[in-house]
Amino acid sequence: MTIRPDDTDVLLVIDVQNDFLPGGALAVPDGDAVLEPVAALSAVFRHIVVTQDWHPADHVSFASNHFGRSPFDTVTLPYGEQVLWPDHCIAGTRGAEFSPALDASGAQLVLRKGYHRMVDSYSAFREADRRTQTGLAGYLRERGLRRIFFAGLATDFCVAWSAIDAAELGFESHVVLEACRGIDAAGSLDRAMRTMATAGVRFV
Ligand code: VGL
Ligand code: ZN
Repeated sequence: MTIRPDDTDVLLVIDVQNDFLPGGALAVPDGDAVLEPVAALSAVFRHIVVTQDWHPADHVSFASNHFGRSPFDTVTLPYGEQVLWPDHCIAGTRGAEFSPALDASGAQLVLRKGYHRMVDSYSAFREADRRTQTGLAGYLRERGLRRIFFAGLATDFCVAWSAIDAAELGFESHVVLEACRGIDAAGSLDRAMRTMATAGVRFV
């Protein structure tokens, strides 16, 4: 499918940051394969929003902040199950910066998420407690943007949670698969694909 974006369409580029790319603290396998498709999409969209995972060093999602735990273990937090990650995307560090290969100059909004110490935020819309809003839904609605095309990292975490929330919030939600790559921890990619389909997310 060729995407011909109109004035109510927005490209939402998720977390194309050094730590998620090869050599980074939480490198997504083949993550740099998204760079070219993201550049191609950025050239045709009139409206672009980019997100940036942005954690304090003592963030609850880091295994290093849980005694005796390792990355990819899971723990139960007040809002539910939380995967523990290697320290990544610490606010202000090089790992949290966008890849130098991402041209974010066309982005109209840079949305940071995950900055509350005790709550993770895979989704660009709502934090993991499912109550705390990031403000993105209101921003898009106020601007009359109704159809969202998702690209970036990682398919099975931040892209999936964002796309599912978008569908639930009444946006048309499309994931551009060739512009995304996944972490695939313990079957998470398969699960995310099925959950997205059930939620009404469409795949391009
Ligand atoms: C992400 C795990 C932890 C993502 C962010 O961008 O998909 N995954 N933080
Ligand atoms: Zn994170």
